[in-house]
Amino acid sequence: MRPYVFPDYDIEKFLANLAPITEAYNEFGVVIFPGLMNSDANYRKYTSEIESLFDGIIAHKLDRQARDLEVGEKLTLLAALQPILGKIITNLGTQHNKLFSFNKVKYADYVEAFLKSVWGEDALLATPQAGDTLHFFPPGENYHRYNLPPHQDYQYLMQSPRQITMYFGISKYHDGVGGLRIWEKSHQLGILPCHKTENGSFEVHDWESKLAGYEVYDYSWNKGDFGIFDSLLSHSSIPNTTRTHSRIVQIFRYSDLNDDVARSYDFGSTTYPRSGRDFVSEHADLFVASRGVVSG
Ligand SMILES: O=C(O)CCC(=O)C(=O)O
Ligand SMILES: [Fe+2]
Repeated sequence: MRPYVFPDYDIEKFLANLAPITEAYNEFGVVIFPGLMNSDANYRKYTSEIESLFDGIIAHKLDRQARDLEVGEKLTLLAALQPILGKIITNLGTQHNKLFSFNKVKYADYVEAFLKSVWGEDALLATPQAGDTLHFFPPGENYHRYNLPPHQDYQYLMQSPRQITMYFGISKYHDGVGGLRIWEKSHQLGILPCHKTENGSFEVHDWESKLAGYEVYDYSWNKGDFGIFDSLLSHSSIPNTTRTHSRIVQIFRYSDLNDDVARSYDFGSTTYPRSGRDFVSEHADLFVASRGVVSG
């Protein structure tokens, strides 16, 4: 077990041990708490809401029953029947996450306590616009394009390079379901040069040699596992190679705006196009095309 993995932690123990946790975070760029989130009632509420969203979509749009399946297996079923429907749920959890229960986790006191322990009481806490991602990784090679090469999160988000990524597991762990590969301590390299891959993903340029001196650690998330890492820590996706199991994770990020680089570009965040809904097309019958007097 690596020195930055803290097993058997709940929220209370997390708060009681902020000093050694912060020390490990600063040294390694990452801290991991297997199962910690299971002690957060808001996390449990959020995951049960994700489960109900799956159940509702599978029942109402596909006329199938999925209530008895574990949440990862619900995704496996949905991806086999009509994968596009998964977007209804990922859209709710992404850019930004719209569920109340999730936001109570995101803005919980213990999260704020950690951010202030790392950045100090004077930190100007913010969240980048594209900071929340609900990621689905169902089985099948055609989903491997969603796996990310070695990268730093900052390039995807902007707002401030003083930035922290938080990550929790939602689905049950199975061998081969994939996870994160982490280059320990690589946050110490600062903002690294990068290029874009054919899938449009940022990749650390020349990472084979840049990261050669850093220890690699692979972590696969189970339900309730909680990870925190520096946005400048290099990491990559480990693909799901199972035939029947899925991986579901939620990622969310914070920035400290008290940073000269952030100030240099006015704290702007990256935005990505997402499909929205327009009143004029969804309620065409209620939209009066002209402000002019209706004649007749
Ligand atoms: O869970 C994964 O595969 C990695 C995702 C990731 O690193 C990201 O979205 O920035
Ligand atoms: Fe990432």
